[in-house]
Amino acid sequence: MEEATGVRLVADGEYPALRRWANEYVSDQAVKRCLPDREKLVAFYAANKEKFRAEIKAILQRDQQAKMAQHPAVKLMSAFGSPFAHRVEVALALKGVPYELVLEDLANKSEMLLKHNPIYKSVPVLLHGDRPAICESLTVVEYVEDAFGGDESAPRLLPADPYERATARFWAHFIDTKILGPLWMSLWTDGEVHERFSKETKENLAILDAQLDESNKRFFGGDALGIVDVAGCTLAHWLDPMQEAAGVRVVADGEFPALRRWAKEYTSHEVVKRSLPDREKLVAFFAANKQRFTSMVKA
Ligand SMILES: N[C@@H](CCC(=O)N[C@@H](CS)C(=O)NCC(=O)O)C(=O)O
Repeated sequence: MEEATGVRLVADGEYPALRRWANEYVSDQAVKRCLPDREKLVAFYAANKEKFRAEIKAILQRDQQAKMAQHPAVKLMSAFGSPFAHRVEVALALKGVPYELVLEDLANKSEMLLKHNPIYKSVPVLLHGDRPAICESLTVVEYVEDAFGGDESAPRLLPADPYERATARFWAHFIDTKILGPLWMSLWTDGEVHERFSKETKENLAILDAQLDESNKRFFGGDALGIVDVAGCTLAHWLDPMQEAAGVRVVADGEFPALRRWAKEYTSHEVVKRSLPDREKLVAFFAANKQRFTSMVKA
């Protein structure tokens, strides 16, 4: 089994009494006649490796879901096409947290949204049990990590190491303030204002691109998806449809190659894929709301 899986659980020389007994056992005449051939066993386990892995994964997921079912109910207030709400959807899905999705119409905000997020009046908003709402996507992602992160088998969204954790928070905040803010302004403005915000967006995209390029990793934090990746989701999936709907080109094809490579990884991640809105529907949504967004940025 160890040979087929490539996992070394027991090293040679460990547990000498058990080894001695194993030798006795397998050399017993009656036992010997009933033992399957070693090489056939290796071939059998090697051939069924993926099947066994999938079975174990399903068992672990079921355990996780059973544990989650004991938690108070989780509700996520979202809106179609919101990359900020997508961050939270991915975090909840990664942790295997079942939740109810409540979709808002942001052009006509519900009493429920205004009650739970009276300060920003935006989505996402997370409700967990009877406690007051948690607002602001990155704060919510961190809450999901803390509240549902107890199980070691659940993937981490933030690194365990305090330095790495602080660094991840820095880059997530950088994306929000230095890229997404100016990008949004550049999409819905024109003339000199548009030029100024485009320039600022691109300068900061270049910094992020260099950051990814230097590390040469699949995701911002390494091989696994983390908070910086979900923070950057707009750049991976929303940017092109937003530009198409706005009729502006802030980022040209071929620019920022490390970010393009990362975007492909991000959008093809199994968990992420399930919560990405359809590209054409996004174009239609942003085109239909162009007037609203243009007035919002002028206000
Ligand atoms: N900083 C906020 C931004 C959230 C945000 O802007 N959400 C948008 C939807 S994508 C929203 O609800 N906007 C309110 C509106 O359109 O009036 C966060 O990270 O949660």
